[in-house]
Amino acid sequence: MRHLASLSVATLLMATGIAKRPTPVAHDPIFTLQEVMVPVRDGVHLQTVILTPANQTGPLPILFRRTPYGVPSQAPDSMPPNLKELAQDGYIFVIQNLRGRFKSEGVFKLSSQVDLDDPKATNETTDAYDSIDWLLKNVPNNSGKVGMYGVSYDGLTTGLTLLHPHPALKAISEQASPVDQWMNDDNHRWGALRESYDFEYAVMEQSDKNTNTNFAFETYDTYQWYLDLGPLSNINAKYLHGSIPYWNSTIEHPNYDTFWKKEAWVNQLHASTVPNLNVAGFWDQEDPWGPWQIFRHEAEHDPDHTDLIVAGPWYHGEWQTAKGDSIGIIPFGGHETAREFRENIEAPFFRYYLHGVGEKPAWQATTFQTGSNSWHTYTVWPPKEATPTNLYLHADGTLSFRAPSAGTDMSLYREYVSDPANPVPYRQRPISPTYPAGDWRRWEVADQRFVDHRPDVLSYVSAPLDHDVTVSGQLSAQLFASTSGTDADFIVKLIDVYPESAQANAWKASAGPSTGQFARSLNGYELPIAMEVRRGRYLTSNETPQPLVAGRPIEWTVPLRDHDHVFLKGHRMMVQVQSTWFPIIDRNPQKFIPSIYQATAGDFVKATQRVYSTGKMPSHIVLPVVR
Ligand code: PG9
Repeated sequence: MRHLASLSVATLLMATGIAKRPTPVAHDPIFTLQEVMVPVRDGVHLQTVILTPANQTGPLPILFRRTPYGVPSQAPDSMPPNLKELAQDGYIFVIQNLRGRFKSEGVFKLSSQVDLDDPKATNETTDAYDSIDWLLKNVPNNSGKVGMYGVSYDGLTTGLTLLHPHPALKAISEQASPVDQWMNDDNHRWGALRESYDFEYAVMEQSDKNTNTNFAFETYDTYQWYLDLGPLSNINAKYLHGSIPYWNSTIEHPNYDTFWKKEAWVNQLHASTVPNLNVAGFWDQEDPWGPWQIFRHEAEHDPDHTDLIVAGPWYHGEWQTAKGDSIGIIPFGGHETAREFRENIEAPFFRYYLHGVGEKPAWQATTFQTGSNSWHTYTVWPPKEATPTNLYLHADGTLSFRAPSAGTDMSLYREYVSDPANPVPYRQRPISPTYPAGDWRRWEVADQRFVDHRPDVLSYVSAPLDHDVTVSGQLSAQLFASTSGTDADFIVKLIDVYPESAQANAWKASAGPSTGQFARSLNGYELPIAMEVRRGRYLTSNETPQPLVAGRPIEWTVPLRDHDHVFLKGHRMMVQVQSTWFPIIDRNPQKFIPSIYQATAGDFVKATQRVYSTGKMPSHIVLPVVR
């Protein structure tokens, strides 16, 4: 990719209003901090912090971030690593607490609803609009241009400005924003509840206005805690007693009803209204889907080519860490992907739109392709040369591009018993609480050998590849499967299996074989590339769930999102299929009842699941293969 760092520093300093001066010594303040209460249209005041560069001499644009997590009370005494590249261009950084959080007045609803037809309504779109209006009039020496950016909730508040942007908002970078909390991202996957996430997050943000609260689990291994909890109704009965509004809404609205449709703000978006750099992580454990949806909705009308997406090998927000040179024990080929993203993509994007310096991006998508560990730019996404190619699951446990032979031999299936009393853990136990995030951040790259021996996990494996297989675009799984029950979940994982020779020396460099100590090694590593769940009751209707017919095989489409990955020569491809993924996904009783959230302990039953591999029912993964 093109490096924009070649702009002369002098040009940049002139353009940004920062005077040339010696590098500040350690005790020089780099920003001055001012806290203000910004009024919005209904008289509510929002706690807002303004960080002005200490060396500002001329007008600068404002970079604005809106968050539920708290604003700084002191100016940083050294440059935060993720601001370094932006700060070099000169911005007034403004950070605001959302209404109802910390000192901001009003009520925090944890909601993405925006009703543009109601002139009296306030929401994150109007609060951003009003705040920008106030900032332009009240922040001294601003250039009249505003940008917004942020990750996750801060990305959501950034994305929501697209629905009615202030005219001075000249560029935004939405990063890992959710867009439809029933369909995907944080709280559900196609209607299947992300139990541990939804519960722990709602507690975190709605227990106490003045802080972020971590639920006090009595046991460290939350797998055991959620299993002992039993039916979901026990969360309110035993712990929350109705005190957390978002959790109450979740369990009162199991299906895709008006409540969730109103939350799905992206459906109001049909054009690129402000230049937008969407950012997505391929291993984002929270919001991997929203940025792609925003990108696609804006692409419906994008005559000026201002709708962009960047995707990389990142956990949630990893692109804002200092380096981003690895995830877990997976290295990125010597690249510092986070720094490179900020230096070569994010900073130049804002520089162009807010300072008028540099060039408009000539691409629509940029990825840091996994497997090959290299940056790629695309004029259109998905790339036109990607051809949908089927990778078949065979009844003998193999995986290949060869379709099962024609015919209806119904004995060509594999089966397992799924037992809600012994669900498959989604990551290795003990499963620590979601927050404060530790190993939660990296679970999507965890070596799947920890479950592939289980009798309720089917593994299908290819022969070692004799050439690289590049997959760029949207993936899905088409399973032909049945259950002996009347409701079921199927989870599909596409995995890249490293060869046993992936690392020449698996011994600790400093130790060696004689000590008996192993370093964690990539030899034989089973790296998930795409994983998703589908819940049977919603296969025909999201609004009105339907029971499955026991024993009848049907086709299950399991969307596996966008990826850009190379399965390298010598690696093998693997698919795992299972029916529980606990406690990230709540347990399906496997017997149809009107609302899973009203299930009693006796409703949870074992079921036998079959995955077919016949000529007429060829279970497969659809891969967008670039030859
Ligand atoms: N994933 C979090 C979130 C975003 C938006 C709404 C609710 C939760 C976050 O990390 O901020």
